[in-house]
Amino acid sequence: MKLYYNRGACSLADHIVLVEAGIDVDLIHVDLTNRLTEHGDNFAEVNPKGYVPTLVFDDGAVLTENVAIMDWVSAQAPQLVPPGPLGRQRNLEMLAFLATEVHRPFMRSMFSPADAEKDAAKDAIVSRLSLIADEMDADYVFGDTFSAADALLYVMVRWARDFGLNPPARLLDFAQRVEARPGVKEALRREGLAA
Ligand SMILES: N[C@@H](CCC(=O)N[C@@H](CS)C(=O)NCC(=O)O)C(=O)O
Repeated sequence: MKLYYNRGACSLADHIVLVEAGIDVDLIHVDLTNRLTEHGDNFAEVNPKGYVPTLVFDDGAVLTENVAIMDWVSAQAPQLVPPGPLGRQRNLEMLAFLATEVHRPFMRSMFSPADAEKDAAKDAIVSRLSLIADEMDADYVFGDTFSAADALLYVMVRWARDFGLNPPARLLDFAQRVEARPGVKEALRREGLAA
């Protein structure tokens, strides 16, 4: 299985859950400025959408979209699904919220031509992260155990922290807890983001 990723991009969340699930994967870095893989191949031939993450199974099947990939990994590793009868739906609910209401504003905060739009996007990111922080009363989003949604939340908080957006203190603490997990350390190391 291959995971096409870009260093520190949203694909880091998929990488983390694959490591946490104990699923072996070959990592292939994609340069998003020219859409060439680290082997010099045209990434558009793998995923015509042109973005990471992209998971390619050994039989050649291609799976894209953070929500779909992380739901698939969670199905292989039930420890990544929150407990309770609505566990899978809670994971999907949070993944969808992050992928649409937080990830997209990050793109606008960086690439919108107008400063006012950039500022509005930054405000939206912080207020949506605050909604999550206000509900959190344990180590992770759904309690004491790490779920797939925590991996995507971690990447969003990491970006907010690194871009100086001043995310809620509770989420900065959360990010430190996530970074202490052996599986997360391993994914960060493999992406060249930690020693
Ligand atoms: N809808 C996609 C969006 C993925 C996405 O925006 N990936 C970014 C990296 S964080 C990317 O590859 N951007 C390059 C591009 O869109 O050209 C998903 O949720 O998986």
